[in-house]
Amino acid sequence: MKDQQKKLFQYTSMAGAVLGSAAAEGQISYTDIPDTTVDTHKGVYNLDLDQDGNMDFRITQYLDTGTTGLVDAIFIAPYDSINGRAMGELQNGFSYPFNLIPGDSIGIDELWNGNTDVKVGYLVYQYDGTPYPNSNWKGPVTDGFMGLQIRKSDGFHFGWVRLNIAADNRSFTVKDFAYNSSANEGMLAAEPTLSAAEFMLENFVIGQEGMSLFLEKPATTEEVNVRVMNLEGKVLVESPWSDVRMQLDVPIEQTGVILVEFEYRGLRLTKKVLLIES
Ligand SMILES: [Ca+2]
Ligand SMILES: [Ca+2]
Repeated sequence: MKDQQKKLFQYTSMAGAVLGSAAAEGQISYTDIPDTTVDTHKGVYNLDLDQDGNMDFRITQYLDTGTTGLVDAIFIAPYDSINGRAMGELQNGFSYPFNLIPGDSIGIDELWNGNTDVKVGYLVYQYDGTPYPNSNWKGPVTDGFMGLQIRKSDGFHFGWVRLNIAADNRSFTVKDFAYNSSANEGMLAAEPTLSAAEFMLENFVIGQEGMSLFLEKPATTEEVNVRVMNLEGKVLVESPWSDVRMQLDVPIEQTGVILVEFEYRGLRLTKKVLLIES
């Protein structure tokens, strides 16, 4: 298994030419703002995720506070309703929003304990300069994505906000945000600022063992259709791919460069792979 892992990594670095892709157009509403840094005690950024004029979340910086004056913290809370939620988990009764990477799913099936009705979400909480270990947003963070959920009259809407956190956890910067205007429909962290094809490239792994390809994708990725072709475009193997891992056997006479095409969420992406006899 260790050998195979090694091969997977070697092979991934060899694969990788994108021959063509086209991103699917969803109902994603994206808002870029002038990057806004908050670096004062009780300084806030009020986030209007869906740009309807009603603020949805408040992110607050605390500095040199607490009874000792040694606490710094960054919190997120719903602005004025009990319904706003950040993706995250409860630890020891405290809420910790997740720090997502591009391509992570943001939808109803995820954990939404990044804050509660009554508890703020702790991005960072540090005492005398040492952050608590459960904080997922300990600085420095560059381009971290926080999954968000708001409730509107037609249902839940999902979105994200992109943040940087300073290395000393004493300031944060809000860069941009997006949300899905289709109710109850999930989206991906960073969508639509990177194409879904780019998410796939980052997250799919192609490995080889003999004349078999080993494909690996994140558990959150739904079914992908896979086609293996030669350079003339002749289809050698085609298969749906649901599980995290799949093995695909390539006809033995085929060596050299092959094309592995992934079709996912209405878009298509092709990787060029050098198939070598072993
Ligand atoms: Ca709003
Ligand atoms: Ca910006």
